[in-house]
Amino acid sequence: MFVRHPDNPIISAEMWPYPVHSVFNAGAALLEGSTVLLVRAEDFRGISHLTVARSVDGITGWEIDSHPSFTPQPDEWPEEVWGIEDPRVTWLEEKMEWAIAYTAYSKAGPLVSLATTKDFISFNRLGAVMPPEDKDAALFPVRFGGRWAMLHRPVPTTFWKVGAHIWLSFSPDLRHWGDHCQVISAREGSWWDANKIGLSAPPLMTREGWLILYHGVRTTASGSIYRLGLALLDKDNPTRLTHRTDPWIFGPHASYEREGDVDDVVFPCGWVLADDTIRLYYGAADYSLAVATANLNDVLDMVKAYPLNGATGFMPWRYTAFPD
Ligand code: BMA
Repeated sequence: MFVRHPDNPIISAEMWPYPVHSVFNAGAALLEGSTVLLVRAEDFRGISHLTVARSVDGITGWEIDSHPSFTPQPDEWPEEVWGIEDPRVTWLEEKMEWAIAYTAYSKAGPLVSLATTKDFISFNRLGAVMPPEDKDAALFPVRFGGRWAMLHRPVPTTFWKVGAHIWLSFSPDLRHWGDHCQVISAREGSWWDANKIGLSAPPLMTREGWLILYHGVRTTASGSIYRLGLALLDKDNPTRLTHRTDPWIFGPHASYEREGDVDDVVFPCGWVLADDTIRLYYGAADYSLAVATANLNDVLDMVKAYPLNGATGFMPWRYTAFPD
């Protein structure tokens, strides 16, 4: 369904205007007709920052900022001491700005931080919004019942027993989050998405509901395999999981996905919708950046084939934010 571009990887460290080891896991946005990628770049210390790359067609002719665009500021924001990673970008129409959910790598572990921007030139930090360990976060573009909503993936200290799942939390002001609930659970046993899953690109509004792309981490004797699956959340009540594919829909296959700094990883942090075509930008083996395209209708047909018959996300406790 998702077709790799023949020129993949479309972005690599050799294209960078200053020395970096690797470029991967980029957030994506459409801005004034161009595609803007907020690319994670890892320097030769192993610490990541974000740099903006712009292209008219979203595939070729990338104009890359000559300096890092959004860098860790550990003096003022100590949670960024070991870098900032894996941004997910969401347009907030109401605020007329972009929200960026990113991983701040703190000494207590990775956590979720938020920032906003109007132009991908200057950035305004809101700070850490989820304690560690938590990552793979993205905002929804609209409020539900007056509150913002964010998907994220906490890792409990009892991970080995209970797994790591996708959660949804709500906020009146983007800073204070509550009414946490588990919406998409990792499967168990030998499934491709057993034990550990996380959000990939931000939720995409479609006629069938919120389209969710997530990754599953399969642990094997020779390391982890990162693959992708699809789900739908109810349009008005995103705590309700309505569909979820059984098979993975994309996984490491091309040589640049199978071999890199971390082998066998496809890791999207952004997608854009232009007409009916989804362009999915994904980190390949934690080393370079690739793109694959799919028709939105084909993607929706695929996920619609897996209804959950009214089942909701797993709520480990009494949950009242969206009473039926
Ligand atoms: C995840 C994140 C990603 C990375 C992936 C594979 O936990 O750290 O940034 O791409 O692992 O190494």
